[in-house]
Amino acid sequence: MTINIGVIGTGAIGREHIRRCSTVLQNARVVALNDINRDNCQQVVDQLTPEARIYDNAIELINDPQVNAVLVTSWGPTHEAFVLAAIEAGKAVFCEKPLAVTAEGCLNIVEAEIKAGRQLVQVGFMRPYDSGYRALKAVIDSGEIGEPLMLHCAHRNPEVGDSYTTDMAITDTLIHELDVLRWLLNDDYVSAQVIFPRKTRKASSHLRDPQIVLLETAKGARIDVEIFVNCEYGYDIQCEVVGESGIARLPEPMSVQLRSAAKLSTTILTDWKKRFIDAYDVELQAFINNVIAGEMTGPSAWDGYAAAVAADACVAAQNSGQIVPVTMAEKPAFYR
Ligand code: NAI
Ligand code: ISE
Repeated sequence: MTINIGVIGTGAIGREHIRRCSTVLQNARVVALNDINRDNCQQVVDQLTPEARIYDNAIELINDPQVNAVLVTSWGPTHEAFVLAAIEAGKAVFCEKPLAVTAEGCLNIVEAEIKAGRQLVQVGFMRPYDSGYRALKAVIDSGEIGEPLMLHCAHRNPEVGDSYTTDMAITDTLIHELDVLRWLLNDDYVSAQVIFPRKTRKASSHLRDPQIVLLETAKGARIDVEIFVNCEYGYDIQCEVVGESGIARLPEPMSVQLRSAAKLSTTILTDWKKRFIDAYDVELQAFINNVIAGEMTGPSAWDGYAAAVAADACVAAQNSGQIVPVTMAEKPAFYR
């Protein structure tokens, strides 16, 4: 069986996902495209999907009976409306992070899904599909390092553009840690605090960079995440879990060890697309398989909500300098 996919938003990640649907993944083809910038769709048709039809209206694309499932890869503030429309149409929808830009928006999606009576949403949190994070989780779950007590993490980008703002360090960047660490520990956050070290001269005048986010979980683990989005040297994701009887680290991406010019070295990646390329493939194939099987298994609307609640608390903590509680609604039985 091959499912017909409609894509809303044909920018950077939209094109990446269209490429993988067209050339890497099984049992799916992209048949419909929409973007507020029609030229973006036309470029995709010319370069990747000659048979896809361009729609001027995203809702028309969602409601077209030819489209079996929807990928939402437009800008964050547009996600909620498109996901709600897909649920209303009874169609499975893969939505890039964030599910919605507010926790309230995520709850609207949760409620719509519960009303529909079945899970239709997968959020584009790809790290739980990364082989390194999966191996790390297997070690934690095996009990080999005892109960996790502390996590030391880092999310570093070489540089960001001028439009990147201080709160985006949370809503655009840290949001991946907020999802994956909750999944890794099988735990929820209870408080957040943000500390601003000395600012790098490489950041734009309006951006506070780097930042350190301190999180506390319900089981009492303490997490520090360094977010440094103008670190210059590479795209570098680190995660070290300190347990009662040992320490487990996220493996580095595979890289040849080089002895040359009196140096021992390995390459550090610079592009997020390459760092998680396999994880993106696996998450999207899982979505396609789930659509065919009629059952969603990936990061759910509830996970999107949980990350959004924690992100809201982190942004409040950025502004207040205080420790801010993370208060979630009770998890509906529907998601257990
Ligand atoms: P982008 O700016 O390259 O592409 C977004 C596209 O959406 C643009 O072509 C824009 O014209 C289109 N668009 C905006 N509003 C629209 C609307 N109302 N209707 C139809 N099209 C609309 O942005 P990028 O980097 O591709 O990011 C898109 C989303 O994917 C964001 O939410 C971002 O956070 C997420 N993302 C996720 C990543 C991940 O690692 N999971 C990586 C990069 C982005
Ligand atoms: C980008 O939006 C992403 O989602 C990438 O996965 C992330 O690592 C990067 O820092 C963000 O800017």
